[in-house]
Amino acid sequence: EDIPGRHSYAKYNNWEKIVAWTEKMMDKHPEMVSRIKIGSTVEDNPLYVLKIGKKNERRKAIFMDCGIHAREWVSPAFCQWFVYQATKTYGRNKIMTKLLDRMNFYILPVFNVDGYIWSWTKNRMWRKNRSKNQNSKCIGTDLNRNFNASWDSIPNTNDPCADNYRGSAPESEKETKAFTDFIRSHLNEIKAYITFHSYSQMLLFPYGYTSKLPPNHKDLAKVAKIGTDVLSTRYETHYIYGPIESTIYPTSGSSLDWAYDLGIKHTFAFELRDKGKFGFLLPESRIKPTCRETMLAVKFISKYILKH
Ligand code: ING
Ligand code: ZN
Repeated sequence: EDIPGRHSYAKYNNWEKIVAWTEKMMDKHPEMVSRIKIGSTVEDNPLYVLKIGKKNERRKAIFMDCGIHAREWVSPAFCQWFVYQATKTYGRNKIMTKLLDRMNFYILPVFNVDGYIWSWTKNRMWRKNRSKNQNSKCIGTDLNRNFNASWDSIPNTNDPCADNYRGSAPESEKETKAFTDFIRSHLNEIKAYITFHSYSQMLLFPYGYTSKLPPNHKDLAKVAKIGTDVLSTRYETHYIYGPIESTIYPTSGSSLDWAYDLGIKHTFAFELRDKGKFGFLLPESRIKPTCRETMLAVKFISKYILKH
């Protein structure tokens, strides 16, 4: 599996390899995996969602995205791992079989494709997308500040040169728009939304734009508590959990708050490993352990969604 130059789950894969991997997954599992192009980026790269589950059936679904921030490389690695494990263990693992028999997963393995490519080729620490800004030489919008969720209410995101620039308007970015259009048109199916960032080892839920707790706070906190407990069983990795605002920092315009306010009542954001020793530069040796433990939490959340 770990052959130089080839796609590997134990390595970080560039965009070209990830595209080839999406094709491989469809070829290997034609009855279970399909690929939907939900839009394209400023640099005209495709935005692909993989649908995992029985074809032609509209059932409960969970939407997951990775790589909304370019430099958080372990995040796309997890989305790839999830698709691999789901297809590999279907029919062998009892829980996975039950999940895929009854629900679909939509996986966006790289949300911010242009930024991801930039992080691979020019600037490893790049976060935003690569769109041009009017009246500024600075490039890029923070896609996780660009959503119509109390957009622009928390200051300091209006500087196009800042890493957390909110964009010129809610959904001003092609990537955001492609994503929100897809979610809106599948709203009757999508029962949960999970987004993967790094790093900090946290499991977050709404809200980021207010300290108010959402109506089902207790429910979210319970799922997050059990999810982080389950995660820690594998390697004793310690996660904290709670609302974005009080657990990490206040933010407006995030995908998580937007999806929640749209009516998806179970929305979670993972901040994967580590706690800062390597930060965004998490060594490749940590990819598989990170994915394995995260998988436990994601399977737990999925089972919970199936039951409720
Ligand atoms: N952290 C996230 C960020 O966008 C976050 C935290 C997650 C905020 C989900 C809001 C919603 O700042 C990183 N590391 O990107
Ligand atoms: Zn992030």
